[in-house]
Amino acid sequence: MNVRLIAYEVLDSTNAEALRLARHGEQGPLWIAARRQTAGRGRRGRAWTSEPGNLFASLLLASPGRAEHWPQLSFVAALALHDAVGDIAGRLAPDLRIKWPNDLLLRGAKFAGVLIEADGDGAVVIGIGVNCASHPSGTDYPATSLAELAVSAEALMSRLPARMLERLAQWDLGAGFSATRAAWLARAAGLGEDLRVRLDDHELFGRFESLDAAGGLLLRLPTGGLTTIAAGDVFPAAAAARAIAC
Ligand code: BT5
Repeated sequence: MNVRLIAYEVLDSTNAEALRLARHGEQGPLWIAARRQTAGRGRRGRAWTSEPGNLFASLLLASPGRAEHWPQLSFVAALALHDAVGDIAGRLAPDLRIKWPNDLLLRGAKFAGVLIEADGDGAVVIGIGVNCASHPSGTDYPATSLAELAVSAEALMSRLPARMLERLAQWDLGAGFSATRAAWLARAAGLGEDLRVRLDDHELFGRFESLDAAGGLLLRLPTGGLTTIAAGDVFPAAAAARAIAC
């Protein structure tokens, strides 16, 4: 199956455009891509630095299964992107990891992020940003790009739609999440390691044990208890220790 794609020179945000089109009756599936964004966004109202040469794309889907499963699309998208980068730069595969819940890392630094958004009428948008050519400095989590490997946005977009369809089929509207989860865990960053988890108003430390059946992060606390994190930002605990020492 071929999914339509509309490519723009510049947009405020490919996610915002996909949601606008959905409001005007677009049913999808449809990819929206732009060479540049003026208001690229991350989770929780954060900004996504969007320089030309990088990849900005969003896939609009209409009512893909039940709403409680939609956050799992972060895992689906991260896997599809991992597959697509591996198709183009296979020798990189051992250095590529997926960080919970929505980032891709190259040698421990973030080069891509995923943003899932939905409107109230059942439209769901899977937004993907990849630093192909450049990356910002001074980010909370160290950033990098694929520049040294010459992985262009165009080359990546030639693989990503097909890889996304495969991972969506595996997910099967949530019925196949156990297969998605297993594939994700096989590529996960920090599994079995000590993490710092930043939540809205506090932080937790613990060992990243696994994902629960819905995709929550299972954290073994120093007290021995196990807690599930539904949303947050994770960092290696060692980085926290370094930051405190500085
Ligand atoms: C994300 O959010 O990682 C999701 C990013 C999704 C961007 C795509 S681009 C296409 C589509 N259209 C959009 O408008 N958005 C999507 P989050 O985990 O909240 O990470 C955001 C944080 O990462 C920021 O607060 C910065 O610290 C950092 N950051 C910003 N730009 C970055 C970049 N280009 N590379 C690496 N880190 C970045």
